[in-house]
Amino acid sequence: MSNLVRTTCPYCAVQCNFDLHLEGGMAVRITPTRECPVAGGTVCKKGLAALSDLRHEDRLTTPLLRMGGELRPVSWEVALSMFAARVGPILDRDPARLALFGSGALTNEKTYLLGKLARVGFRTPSIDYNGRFCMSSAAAAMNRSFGLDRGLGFPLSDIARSDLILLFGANVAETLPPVMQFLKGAKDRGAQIVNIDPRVTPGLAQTQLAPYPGTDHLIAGLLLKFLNEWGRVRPSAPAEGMQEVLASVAGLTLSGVSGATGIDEAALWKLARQYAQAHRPLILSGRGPEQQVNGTDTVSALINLAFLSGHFGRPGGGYSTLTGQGNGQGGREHGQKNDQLPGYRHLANAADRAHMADFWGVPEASLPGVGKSAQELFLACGSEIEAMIIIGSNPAVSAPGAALVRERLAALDFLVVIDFLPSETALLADLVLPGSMWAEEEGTTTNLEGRIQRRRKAMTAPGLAREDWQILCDLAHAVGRGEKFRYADFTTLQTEFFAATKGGKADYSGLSAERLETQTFQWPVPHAEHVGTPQPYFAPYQTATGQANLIPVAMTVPARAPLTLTTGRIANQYQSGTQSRRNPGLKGVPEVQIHPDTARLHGLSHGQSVRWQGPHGEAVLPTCITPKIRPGVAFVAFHWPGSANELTGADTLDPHSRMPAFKSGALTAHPLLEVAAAVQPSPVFATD
Ligand SMILES: Nc1nc2c(c(=O)[nH]1)N[C@H]1C(S)=C(S)[C@@H](COP(=O)(O)OP(=O)(O)OC[C@H]3O[C@@H](n4cnc5c(=O)[nH]c(N)nc54)[C@H](O)[C@@H]3O)O[C@H]1N2
Ligand SMILES: Nc1nc2c(c(=O)[nH]1)N[C@H]1C(S)=C(S)[C@@H](COP(=O)(O)OP(=O)(O)OC[C@H]3O[C@@H](n4cnc5c(=O)[nH]c(N)nc54)[C@H](O)[C@@H]3O)O[C@H]1N2
Ligand code: SF4
Ligand SMILES: [Mo]
Repeated sequence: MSNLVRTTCPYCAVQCNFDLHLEGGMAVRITPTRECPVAGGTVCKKGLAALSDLRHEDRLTTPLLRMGGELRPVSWEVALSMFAARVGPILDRDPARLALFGSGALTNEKTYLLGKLARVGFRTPSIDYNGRFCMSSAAAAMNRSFGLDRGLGFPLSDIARSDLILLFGANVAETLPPVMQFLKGAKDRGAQIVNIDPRVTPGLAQTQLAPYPGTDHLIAGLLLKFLNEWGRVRPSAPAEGMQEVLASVAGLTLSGVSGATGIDEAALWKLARQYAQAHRPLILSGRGPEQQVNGTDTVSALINLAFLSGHFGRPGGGYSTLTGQGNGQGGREHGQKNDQLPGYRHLANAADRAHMADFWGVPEASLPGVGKSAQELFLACGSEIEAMIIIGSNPAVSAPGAALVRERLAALDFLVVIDFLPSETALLADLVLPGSMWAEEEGTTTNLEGRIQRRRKAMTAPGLAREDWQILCDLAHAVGRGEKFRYADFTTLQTEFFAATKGGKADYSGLSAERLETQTFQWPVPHAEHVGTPQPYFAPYQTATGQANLIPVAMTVPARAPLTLTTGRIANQYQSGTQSRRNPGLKGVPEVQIHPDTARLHGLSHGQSVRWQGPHGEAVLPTCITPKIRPGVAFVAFHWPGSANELTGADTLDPHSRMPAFKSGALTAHPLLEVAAAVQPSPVFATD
């Protein structure tokens, strides 16, 4: 291996490139590179600090088996024979009772292998992944209107062409920092930026609008109603459902939407005028409007607005979601989702099933059907689900109603976690298998623009840790189902993966490690001379009729709790925090942000320790009083055990996407007197 290895960041969906400097086989320094095709050398502090967890003292370097109530180091031989002893009989009896749970943090190749392991190896329908908690609402809405779900429909650099950018619940400065340069590029050319978020988040916006959580569909609906009244509806292409959509917003009024959103009428009116007059407006959504019980419908309302104003499909205009995890895009394309086969094929589609069965050389009838979604799998643990394998996710912290989810995970007969650090979920497991970190493996990831890039191996996993792809194959062999999991090396797996996508919507079959050595490609890339597809959204769309299907959505006003909880992220922490909480370069503490008016109403003071009550549990957290949040709303980040997900609801799911309503809940505050005692972390998580 050379002393300089260029690879991609392990964290978010921007997928910045940087160089790893090696000394004695160890990465000792990270330097950004101007040659990065995504962000041109801009990285954020999480990326720069990413080295620290590679050889963290908590790094898992041996399999761990629960014996006498404690996790103890064992050999791979013991670990795998225990897996066979506990999981083999379940597979013989009823494979559906074994569940697999994957992640948008996994490379495309691992995603593909996990899906194949479930369908071909174990023959279980029970597989889903954490993208259900992330991208599922946006994906469902794009699929039902266009038959295609590729995050950004153009390269990031096209954002500069927009003259009006509406950010709906996307805290770009903190969650996708290098994207700011593209917003700045547009602003420097005269664009207006409007930030629509119950909190004032950092950024470049000239206008801040703070809606009550869960009311974004009403804003989009009102803007469309005005466009219609002003004679400015111009469909971007032939579409079905246009009249129904226009009828669905006709009853909205300025005063009604103002009352429901809490945004004053003049500001809503101004926004409608700005949108109507813009030449190339761009609507970008983050998790704010998407992680709602009506998240799919809300995204449809944003799509309808972008489409009927004539801007959908234009570079730098229209609508797009901003993908979150490092491989959040590729992670939703290749088969770890409950209803999916590689290449964005569908498990319930007869032709897709036949194609993949033929590719894998198995009878079509042996492929299982569509299984439960993520949260439904967790809630079925201990009843319909007896054993589970989790890779790349930490639901003990990140799942909604986490206390209930931990209870369900503990009720499993056998929980296997593949991780490289002892996450809170790993600490609940019966068997922990030490996997590979980003710098220790080859693979590809697909970023928020649908751009496929190489992750390169720079060093070898420590101790007995193995590369994740090998572990997945080991599990198949352990239960005597390894026939289709014999790969001579990683390249053999990667080549099979690229070929498996051929003919699918997300077609990567024109790729090879050699092509990716020097170039990146936006999918589809259907053959070896193909240069990729920067703009995939054009008519005829990939729907049954070729027309866009515009979906009218209910313009209902959500019930408002006295104190509404919303949740999300901070710049200095990443996800469930397994990595970032251990990183001395990344600071941050859990707290509940509320407005001074809310504090007065509930008799709370700054820094005061409070017991906050959610539907299934409670959390003791300090109060942070800030004017940068709308009154009546509380914000809690979810990066710590004992934080946001102790307070979110476990069973409020969007009916279309099965996305949990992470961003709207009810909270009750109980001020505590014994502050010092109350802020002690819960003993369950004493390792952190
Ligand atoms: N630093 C950091 N960066 C990350 C991550 C991380 O954990 N840390 N995670 C990555 C991942 S997986 C993802 S998915 C992305 C997420 O990136 P974002 O979507 O930007 O992140 P969130 O903080 O979840 O939510 C964005 C905003 O939505 C607002 N919001 C809450 N409710 C509503 C609502 O009802 N309407 C509107 N309009 N806004 C609302 C919140 O106040 C918040 O500021 O970030 C990625 N990047
Ligand atoms: N309240 C609230 N909850 C939320 C959200 C919210 O906004 N509010 N956002 C949701 C969203 S958008 C997301 S994406 C989820 C994320 O939450 P999780 O699904 O828990 O994802 P991570 O925290 O990234 O967990 C990754 C785990 O896998 C490990 N890991 C990372 N990469 C790899 C790998 O390549 N191989 C292996 N073997 N292990 C790996 C890490 O060490 C860590 O323990 O949280 C969701 N939960
Ligand atoms: S923006 Fe995302 S990909 Fe880039 S360095 Fe930061 S975390 Fe990594
Ligand atoms: Mo996410």
